[in-house]
Amino acid sequence: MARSKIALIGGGQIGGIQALLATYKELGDIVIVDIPEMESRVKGKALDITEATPHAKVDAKLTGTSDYADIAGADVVIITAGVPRKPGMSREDLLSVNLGIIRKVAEGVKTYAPDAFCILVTNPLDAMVYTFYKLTGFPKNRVVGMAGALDTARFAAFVAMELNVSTKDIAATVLGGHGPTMVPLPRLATVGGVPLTDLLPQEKIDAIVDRTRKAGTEIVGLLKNGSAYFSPAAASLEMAEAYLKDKKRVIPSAALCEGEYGINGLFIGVPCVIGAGGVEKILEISLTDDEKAALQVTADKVAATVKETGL
Ligand code: A3D
Repeated sequence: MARSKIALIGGGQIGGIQALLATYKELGDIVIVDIPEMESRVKGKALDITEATPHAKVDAKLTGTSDYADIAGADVVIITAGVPRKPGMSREDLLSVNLGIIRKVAEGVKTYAPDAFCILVTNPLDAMVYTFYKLTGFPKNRVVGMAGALDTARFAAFVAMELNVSTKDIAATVLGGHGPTMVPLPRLATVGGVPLTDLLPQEKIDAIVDRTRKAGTEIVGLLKNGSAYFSPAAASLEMAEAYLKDKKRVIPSAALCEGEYGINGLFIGVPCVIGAGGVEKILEISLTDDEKAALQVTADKVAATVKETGL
């Protein structure tokens, strides 16, 4: 069986780690695309990772390029092309610069990899997925945003730190836009099947929810000249792997809602089944009135940012 092909559009901080993780997971051959000024850097990253393959005893062909023609036949395209935040910036502050970049990326992917499953990572996430979907005209099941996977992992990591238990046993979900209005659902979180609400007092849970909402900003504050990259790379590859191996994983992701949760025409974080059909299904959870109200707030925020794209 031929190897899968994974195109990473953007070979910066996240793109480099994605390439390493995809190689170590042996997901397929990897093409890293960046702008001509960065071509040498992505060629360097591709070669460096190739030289790490003997340690892991894995096989993958890695290519660094600035030519979108090299992504032809890609099964999965993961897009991180764009500018990250610096301390003091909101994700929305990136809109105008990243909108221009996603326009170029959409053109390249539409031309050379029109059948790929496309995962967007560029911020402001929900609006950038919307932009890519509108510009490519790809079917909704093949365009998705990575945010909920990371937000959920952050929530799970904080629960694990608090309870001193394995993250493996924590199940949780986060809804809504990727930003401080996101809606973690501690009511539904479990630790080895035990409700989180039985294991932690409300004030501890509230603190974890608050830290989850601000987790990206916490990392930006620590790194000082960029945003998180290890965890976004890992989260996006979990989604890519679910698609490539038809795992039918349930992963909160920014998917196009057409009536689900009362939301229409927006990409926003909802629990999705991801398998060979891409986003195969959106799972609907019955929400409390407070959760519904919080989801409305985050949907309004996403809608306002999407409006600014002018699409
Ligand atoms: P960075 O290290 O700057 O890498 C971005 C790369 O994109 C750079 O190498 C650029 O040269 C490249 N690029 C720019 N224009 C193009 C183009 N037209 N075609 C191909 N490549 C291009 O940033 P990063 O990797 O740290 O972050 C990338 C994006 O992910 C930013 O927008 C971040 O805000 C976003 N991000 C999202 C999350 C989510 O959870 C959604 C988390 C962290 C970062």
